[in-house]
Amino acid sequence: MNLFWRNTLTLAGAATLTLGLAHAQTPDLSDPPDIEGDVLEDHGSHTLRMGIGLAESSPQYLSVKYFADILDQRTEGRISVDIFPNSQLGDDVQMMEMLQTGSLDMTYPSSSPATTYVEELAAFDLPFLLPNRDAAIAVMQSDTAQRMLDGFEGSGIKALAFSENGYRQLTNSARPVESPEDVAGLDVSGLTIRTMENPVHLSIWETLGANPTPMAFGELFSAMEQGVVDGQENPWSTILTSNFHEVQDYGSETRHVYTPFILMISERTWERLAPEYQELVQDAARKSAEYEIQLATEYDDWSREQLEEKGMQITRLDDEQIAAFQEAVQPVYDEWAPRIGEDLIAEIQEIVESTSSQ
Ligand code: TK8
Repeated sequence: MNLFWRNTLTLAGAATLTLGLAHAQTPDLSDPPDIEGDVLEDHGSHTLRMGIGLAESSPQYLSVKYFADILDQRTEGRISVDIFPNSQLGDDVQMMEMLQTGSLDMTYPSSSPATTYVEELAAFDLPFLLPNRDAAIAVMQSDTAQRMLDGFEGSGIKALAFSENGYRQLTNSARPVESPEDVAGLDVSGLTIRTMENPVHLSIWETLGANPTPMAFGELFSAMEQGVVDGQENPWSTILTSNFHEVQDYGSETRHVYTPFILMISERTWERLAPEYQELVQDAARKSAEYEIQLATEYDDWSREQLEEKGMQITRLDDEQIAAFQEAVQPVYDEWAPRIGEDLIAEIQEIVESTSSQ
C-alpha cells in the first residue's frame, strides 16, 4: 500500500476513533432552548473567567457553555465567558474564596462545601431527604431555596441559581456493597471513603462504620489510583465523565444524598455590571440551570449503563436494602436536624410531600 493511501487511512482511522470517543462521552442530549430576546445596548465589555470542577463532557460544562452563548448573543460579544473545567483553577472551596477576593469571576460548586457560607444548605446533605428528582427540583426552585441563595449576600459571593449535581452513588475498589455491614466490614476494616469537605457527609460515613476522608474533588482520582482511599460517592455522570471507572471496580446504587450545584458570581464582578447586564446574567443563569437539570437527567441512567459496559460491577439495591441504609443513618438526623433547623427541614419535607401528592 503506497504512502498516500496509508496516511489517508491512518487519518480516517484517527478521525473515526476521535468521533467514536467523542460520541462515547455523551448520550443523545437535548439541544439547548433557543436564545430569545433583543441585543442589549452597549453598557461596556466584560470577559468573565469561570472555573468549574467537572470535565468538558459533563452536564455542568455543557450548560455553562449555553450560559456563555446567551450572554454572547444578547450582547453581541460584549460579555464573553472563558470557562476553565476539570478543577484546573482549583477546587470548590478554593474557587469560592477566589470569588470573594475577586481573582475569579464565576464558579459552580456543589452546595456541600458552601455550607461554611450558608449553614442552611446542609439540609441538602441529610441522607435520603429528597426521595426523587421531582421533589428535589421542587425544593431547589422553592422560596425556601431562594432564601438560601440570598443568604450569601455580603460574603463576596452572589449565588444565582441551583441545578443538579445529582443523586450520589457509592463506588469502591475493595468489594461489592449491598448493606451497611459491607461498608463497615465485619472481619475486615471499614472502607476508607473520600467525602466532600462537609461535616454531615463525614457524619454519614462515620455512622456507617467507614473511615471518611474529606478531600478536594481535583485530588480524588489520584487518591483512588494510589489506594489512599478505597472509594468515593458521586452521581453516575460524574463517575463516568471523570473516568473513575478506571480506578473503581464496584458501584452501589445507594442514592443516599441529592446534591445541588450552585452557580455563583463574585459580588465584585456583579457590582461592575450595569443593571441591564445584571438582569441578563441572572436570567441566563436560571435558563442554563434549567438546561443543566435536563442534561443531568438525560445523563443519569445512561452513565450507569456505560459504567457497566466499561466493567464496573454495579449493585442495584432493592427497597429493603435501601431501608437498611436509611435506618443505619438515622443517627445523622438525630445529630444534625436540630443544628440545621427543624423548621427548615419541616418546610422542605412539606414541599416533598406536596410533589408526591401531585
Ligand atoms: C465538582 C464537585 C463535585 C462534588 C464532589 O467541583 O466534590 O464530589 O460532587 O461535583 O462539586
